[in-house]
Formats: sequence, structure tokens, C-alpha cells
Amino acid sequence: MFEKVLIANRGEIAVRAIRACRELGIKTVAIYSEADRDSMHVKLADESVCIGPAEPSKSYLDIPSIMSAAEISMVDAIYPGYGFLAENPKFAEISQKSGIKFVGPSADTLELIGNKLKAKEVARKVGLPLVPGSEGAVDLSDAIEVAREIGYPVVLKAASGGGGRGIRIVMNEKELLEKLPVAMHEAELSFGDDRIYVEKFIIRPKHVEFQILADGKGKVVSLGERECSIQRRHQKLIEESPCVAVNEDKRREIEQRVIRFCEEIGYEGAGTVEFLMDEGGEFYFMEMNGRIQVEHPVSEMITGTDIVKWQFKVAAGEELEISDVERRGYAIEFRINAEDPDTFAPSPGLIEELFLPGGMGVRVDTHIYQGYAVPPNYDSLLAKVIVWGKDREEAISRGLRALEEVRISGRGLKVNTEFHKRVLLSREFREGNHHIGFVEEMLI
Ligand code: MV4
Repeated sequence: MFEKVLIANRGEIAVRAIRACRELGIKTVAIYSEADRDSMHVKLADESVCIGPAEPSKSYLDIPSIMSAAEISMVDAIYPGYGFLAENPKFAEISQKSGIKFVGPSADTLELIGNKLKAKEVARKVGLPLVPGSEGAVDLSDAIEVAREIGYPVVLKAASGGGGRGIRIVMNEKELLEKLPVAMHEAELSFGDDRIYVEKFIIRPKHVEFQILADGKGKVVSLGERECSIQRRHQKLIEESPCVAVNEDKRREIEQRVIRFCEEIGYEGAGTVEFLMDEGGEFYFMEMNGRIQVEHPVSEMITGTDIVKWQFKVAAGEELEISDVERRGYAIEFRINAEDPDTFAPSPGLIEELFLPGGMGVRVDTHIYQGYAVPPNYDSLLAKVIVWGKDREEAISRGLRALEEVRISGRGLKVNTEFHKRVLLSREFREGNHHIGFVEEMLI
């Protein structure tokens, strides 16, 4: 096992990783920006290094600063977390070439799955269902032909986009003629890659993703699916596992092909394979994410598997000793954000009063504490409240109970617990009929 790991992140995920390291007997080095001096991850780590000013581009995204911190503190691995540099192939490569293990997939694998067209090619090869559409990048005449064949509406997606960046809906041929050149231009500016592909637009889908763990030695296991349809502007707000709308046969079929996908690319570490599920229950492969995700605790809760610990173990060369992972009950995660409940605008500030929920079946992952000033420079996630129940009804009532217990207040600080309660009490959510447009529709 590693002796010392640098945690190349901040906030709750840095705290989560430090906890896993403690249990594994690994020493930790926190890095922090000038805005994060008083952050919990700095207090919990064995050592800490300030790597620059508040702006992410000058600290948590600055590869030379982070590598210098890694060298001076003599770590043998780097843990990337999510966001920032987590899926940056260059960072993985530089780390690896410096003789420091990157806790995650190889630079080549990150490169491959970062290219949505290549990922779709692999998905096709292993028999994962794809959205009808172009078989690669298109020019204007290909796009017109494909769209006529599959029918409107269609979506234009950037080959190097992902996570909601670089996607456009097109209703008819006239719009296609206008939007394709704009999409190509924007993709070139945003990703340095102007390639665009076309897909049939799936109406009112659910976002369903499978959590996998792979040891890079041929063993891949699935920890089941999560449904993440409660989102706004590609920011997930509530995630749950399992997805009520997935039947056992479909789950097994998709899981087997997800495992084949990971075997095919020699995947190592924790990863997520994303799908849209339409109203008829059909799945369509979207992309693979080569990182730990914010919502990983719901999978941990229903499987009793410590995913973050396994990330460190497989990175250190251990083989996965688990195979068919049992699943029990039902878990829901609520992202508690520092934001205005009406406008969703970020509302950072000093935390003066703090009560977090507890009791049976409740887990809270957070980096906040009373007296902590939430800096305005980063995302607004303050805490994740995760509840478990023997069935979905119990998880929902426990969720309502836990949310009632949350009290986070201070000058200028607002949190979104009322939003979560509204969702839990809605008919659509209770019946499991919610889809990715739910929040927008709720706000009308
Ligand atoms: C789609 C789609 C409808 N049809 N593709 C946006 C993020 C990216 N991962 C995939 N996205 C979508 N792709 C087809 N063919 C609708 C979305 C989409 C979406 C997907 C998942 C979660 C939230 C979303 C919000 C808006 C659009």
C-alpha cells in the first residue's frame, strides 16, 4: 500500500479521501488555495501545502504547482477526486512520468473516454445500445442526410464535449443549417476540436448511470445503477440507487455489457457509465466518466462497499476480491448547496449556526463546520445528506425527517433544503415518473 498520498482536491471529497486513507494507514498531504486556509481537509490531513491564490486556474488547476507540492512532500500517489484535474490525461501522464501513481485510469484511457466518438465506437463494439444517429463526425451534408433518416428533433454534440457541455437541440432542417456551423465554431473554441455528431433527441429521458470498479488486471464489478434525473442546468441535486424504473432483466443485460465495455478498454479504478433511459425503458449509452462521482455514496450505502478505499487498493496493485456485489434497500442523496432557494444563485457566507442530521440510516459527507466561512470561489456544495431505507418509501420518509433536522444559517447564507422537500413530496417523484426536465417543469 502507498505510504503517503497527495489529495489534489478540496471540500467534501478531499475529506472523504482523507478518511479512506486513515483507515488504510496511508499518510495524507492536503493542498489548498489561499481561500481555503481554514478548510476542514487542511485540518484533517497529516501535512498541507498552500499551492496558490483562490482562482482555480492558479491553484487546484495548476499542474506545476501541484506537482511541486507532490515532489517536496515525497508522496507516492496523487488522488484527483472529481472536477478540477480529475479527468485530465496530461495530469495523469505527468504524475505517472514523475513516478507518482495517479489514483485512477491511465492517461490513455482518460484520453479515449474523453473522446465521445471513440467511446461510442467501443460501446457499439460491445453491444451497448446507442441512440440512432451519425456513425461519427458529420459535415453539413452528412448531418442533413442523417437527420432526414432518423427524423427531427435531433441533437448536435461536440466530440470532445461531455457532461452537458456543447449540446444543441435542432427542430428542423432550417435550424440545422443555422446551428451546425455555430456548433462547430463553438466546439473549436471550447475544446480545440470542431467535430460534431448527430443523435436523435430522446424525449423526457431519465439519467441512469452504472458504477463500476475495475482492477486493471481483468476483473470488473458493477455496483448497480444510480438515477440522477433531478438536476438543473446539468447540476445534479438528488441521486438515488437503485432506479425504480429499471427491471431486473434490463439491469442485468446492461450491466453485463458495461462490464464488457470496461474490459475492452482495460479500465482501472472507479468509473461510471452514463445512459439515457426513455419512457419505454430503453437504454442509450451516453459516455463514460473516469473519476469518482459526487453521488458515489448511494452506491456505497446499498452495497456496503467502500468505493474510495477500493480506488486506493486497486491503484496500489491489489486485485478486486469482490464479484457479484449484493444490493440491499434503497438510498437517496440530497446535495445541500449554499444557494438561494428561489433563484439558485450561489449564497456563500459565514456559517454561524449548524445542525446536521443523524440517526439510523443517515450519512452526512461534508467539510463544513460552525464558524467556517464558505468561500465564494468554488462550487456551492456544502454537504451531502444520504439516507438509506429498506425500501423507497422508507428512504423518502427518512429523507424528509433528515432534511427537517438540517439547520445551516449565517449572514447572507441560504441553503436548498426546502427544494429537496418539495421534490420528495411531489407525485411524480413518489411515483418514480420524474425525468431530466422535472426541475424546470416544477418551477413553472
Ligand atoms: C441527450 C439528450 C436527449 N437526447 N441526447 C446532456 C448531458 C450529456 N451527458 C447528455 N445530455 C443529453 N443528451 C439525446 N440524444 C438530453 C440530454 C440532456 C441531459 C441528459 C442527462 C441529464 C441532464 C440533461 C439535461 C439536458 C439534456
